[in-house]
Amino acid sequence: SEYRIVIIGKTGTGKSSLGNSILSYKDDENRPFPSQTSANSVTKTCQRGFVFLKHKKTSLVVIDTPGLFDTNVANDETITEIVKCVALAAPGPNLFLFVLSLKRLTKEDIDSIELLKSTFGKDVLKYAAVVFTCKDELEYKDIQEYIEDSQQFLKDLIFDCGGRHAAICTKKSRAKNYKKDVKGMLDLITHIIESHSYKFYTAEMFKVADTILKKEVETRSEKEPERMKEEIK
Ligand SMILES: Nc1nc2c(ncn2[C@@H]2O[C@H](COP(=O)(O)OP(=O)(O)O)[C@@H](O)[C@H]2O)c(=O)[nH]1
Ligand SMILES: [Mg+2]
Repeated sequence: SEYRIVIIGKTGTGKSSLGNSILSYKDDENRPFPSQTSANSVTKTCQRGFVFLKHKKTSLVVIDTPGLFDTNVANDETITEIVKCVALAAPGPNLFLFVLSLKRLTKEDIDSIELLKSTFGKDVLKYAAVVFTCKDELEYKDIQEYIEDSQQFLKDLIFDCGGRHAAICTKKSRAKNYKKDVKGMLDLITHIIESHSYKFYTAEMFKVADTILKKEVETRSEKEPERMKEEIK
């Protein structure tokens, strides 16, 4: 068995850094996702990494996605790529992590979440948690206080995600207690998946993937599927 998570959100919120922090908890070298700190390449396509969780005797598969509202890529292109990323988590992701940065929360973050809801359906929230990155930038006593003082949209989002949320600084050099935070993140992820009885998101996902696949098929000959049907008979 394995646990599958997909990291999504606006570009530059720290998705790849979060994925790398989770995966490198036991092995510093296990940082598969290109991040803005690396010279040129940022995530443009689906990326997959995994770590074996000894104490659970299971693998944790982490899928990183390209960010929405990237100035160089149109959102519908990114959405198509994100759907492919979700397909990489077949038979379905156990958990989506919605990443928001405490450094800067903008209207585009809200729009990103709306876009994901309209792509994957409201069901997606049952399988989602909110992760705040850049905890080192937090000017409040704790994340709870920050949420209480924040816009209604954020409170609603966390409520819709069943209250599941966490804050983390993924930069080792800036974190007060890096190891503890990453461990907390890992524990939260496994806890959510287990308390969901290992259920995973599929319903809307296949509908969406279907439409995108159909678009690709439309460009091909229509006789091909007919011939295949006959062969199956
Ligand atoms: N200070 C601070 N910077 C962060 C944190 N997480 C990510 N960053 C920085 O934010 C930038 C974007 O990170 P990246 O992981 O590439 O974002 P992505 O586009 O969402 O994948 C990089 O320069 C990271 O070093 C954090 O927790 N604290
Ligand atoms: Mg990235």
